[in-house]
Parts: sequence; C-alpha cells; structure tokens
Amino acid sequence: MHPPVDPHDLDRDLPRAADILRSAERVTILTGAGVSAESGVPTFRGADGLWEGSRVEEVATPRAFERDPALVWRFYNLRRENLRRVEPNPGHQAIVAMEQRWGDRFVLVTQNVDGLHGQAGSHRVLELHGNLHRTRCTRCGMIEDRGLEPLGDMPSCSDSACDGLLRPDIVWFEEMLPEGVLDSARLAVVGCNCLLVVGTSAMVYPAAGLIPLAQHVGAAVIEVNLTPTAATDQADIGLYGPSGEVLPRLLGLLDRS
Ligand code: BV8
Ligand code: ZN
Repeated sequence: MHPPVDPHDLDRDLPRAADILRSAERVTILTGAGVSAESGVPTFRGADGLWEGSRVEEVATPRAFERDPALVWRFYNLRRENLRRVEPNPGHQAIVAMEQRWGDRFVLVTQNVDGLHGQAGSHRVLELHGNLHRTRCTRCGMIEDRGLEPLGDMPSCSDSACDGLLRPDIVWFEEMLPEGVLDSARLAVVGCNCLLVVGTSAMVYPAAGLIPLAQHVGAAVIEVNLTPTAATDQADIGLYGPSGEVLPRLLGLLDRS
C-alpha cells in the first residue's frame, strides 16, 4: 500500500520547480496580494477582506465614489496610512534578484497597488490595477505621484485653476485596465517560457486570464501560494507555503544544478 502522496511536498517540488525555472529563457511573474501579506498588508479575500463591513468590490467602484467619495477616500487614506508602516519582505527581494538574473528577458506583472515591488527595487514592473501612491484629478485628469503623504478627506487638484476632486489612480471594479499595460502584460506572458504565479486567488479578471494564456502558449506555470486556488489546475507545479520563504528557497536552488 503506497503511503498517501502529499500533494504539497515542498522539499520534493522545490527542486523540480527550480529545474524548470533555471532552464527558462524568458520568465514572467504574476503577483497578487499574497506576496505582500508577510509585509503586513491585508489581502482582499482572506478573513480580513472586509472593510467597515463592506466588501472591497463594493467600495472600489466608480458608483461607490459617485455615491460617497468621502467614504471611498476614508478607505484609501487608511490603506495609504497602513503602507507607511510596512516594508518589502524577502519574497519581494527574491523577485528583484530574479529580475537581475534574467534582465530584459524578465517581466513582473502585478495586481497589487501597494508599490512594494518598486520599493524593493523591481524595475520591469507592469501595474495592472494602478498604484496607491498616485492620484488622478476627476476634472483635468492630471496624474501625480503623492507618495504616502496625508491627502485629507476630500483632496482637490493641485492646479488651483482646476480644483477638481482627486481620486486614487487605481483601477476600480467595472473599470477598464489601462490599455497599454494589459497588452504589455499579455505580450510578456505569450513570450515567456515560465510563468510564476505568486500570492493570487486568481479570481479577478482580466488579470487571472493571464494564467490560462500562459498554459495556452505552452509556458510552464508554477504556482506559489498558501493554498490551492482557482489557478491550481492550470499549474504544472504548486509550491505551497508563505511566498516570503518559498521564493528565497527557490532562488537559492537556481545556482545549484
Ligand atoms: C473589468 C484595485 C471590464 C482596487 C483591483 C460583474 C460585474 C462587473 C464586473 C465583473 C463582474 N463579474 C466579474 C467582473 C469583472 C471584475 C472581476 O473580475 N470581479 C471579480 C471580483 C469576480 N473585474 C473588473 O471589474 C475589472 N475590470 O473587467 O472591466 C468591465 C467593464 C464594465 C463592466 C464589467 C466589466 C477590474 C478589476 C480590477 C479591480 N481592482 N484592485 C483596490 O485595490 O482598491 S483588484 C484587487 O483584487 C486587487 O488589486 C487584488 O490584487 C486583486 C486580486 O486579488 P488577489 O491579489 O488575488 O488577492 P486575494 O486576497 O484575492 O488573494 C490573496 C492570495 O494570496 C490568496 O490566494 C492567498 O491564499 C494568498 N496568500 C496569502 N498570504 C500568502 C499568500 N500566498 C503566498 N504567501 C503568503 N504569505
Ligand atoms: Zn485638475
């Protein structure tokens, strides 16, 4: 009688994943909120996925902003304030090292809006859903990087002649993603030999559609997550553990053949 095969045997699967990654000419990584969890940034669909009793999908929408911009700004000001206290974690740093290893044959596509990849030192980053550091004027469209400075309850345009209400430069639910960014992300997936999918529940589209796209073009798909997700059956290998531990271990194995 065979002992039950543990589907989540990191010690067995890490070397296998390292072999696949090491031989990949071009690597693309797709990250979600899970890569920032160990930095102390709450994820969306975990137990802490609610905010003041409402779901993110109800607050992060144009209609919510139309109906109650002060409530939506409370939500974003709170997340910006939380970001002042967090740092990139070893998972972010391992992704920086992978960019250094593959150079211009590497692309990082992130769903995250926390800016932690940039803060860690990633340069080749496509931000599908915008960035909490930036504001956009609802009247003149001016986009500004405001870092994490306090913006006030209902911030207005820095062009006094405009004085329009600002919004976060974030893609809300039911809003289109920035055209060029999504096209570049799709190109990065179609052109890669290996897609590393890290810390995403693979529930939000069109981002999640990048995973079956990788499979469709014959790229190897490696999932790094705490648990199986909607993308698990599209992955060749699943590495189940905290990304802040798994990614540095995976990186460490790349130089060993
Ligand atoms: C669009 C910015 C066309 C906001 C975000 C019905 C009506 C209208 C639309 C739809 C609909 N049904 C479907 C849609 C499309 C919708 C969608 O996909 N909805 C989902 C909820 C079903 N998509 C859209 O609306 C997109 N636009 O389709 O436009 C259109 C136009 C008009 C009408 C219809 C369609 C826009 C999507 C962008 C939304 N904006 N962010 C903000 O942040 O405030 S998305 C938001 O979710 C975040 O960016 C986040 O990154 C993203 C995805 O979530 P995840 O990153 O995966 O995070 P999650 O918490 O879910 O999972 C965390 C994972 O990490 C878990 O698996 C966990 O196990 C793991 N983890 C935890 N800790 C660790 C870990 N892994 C490793 N290590 C750890 N330590
Ligand atoms: Zn303006």
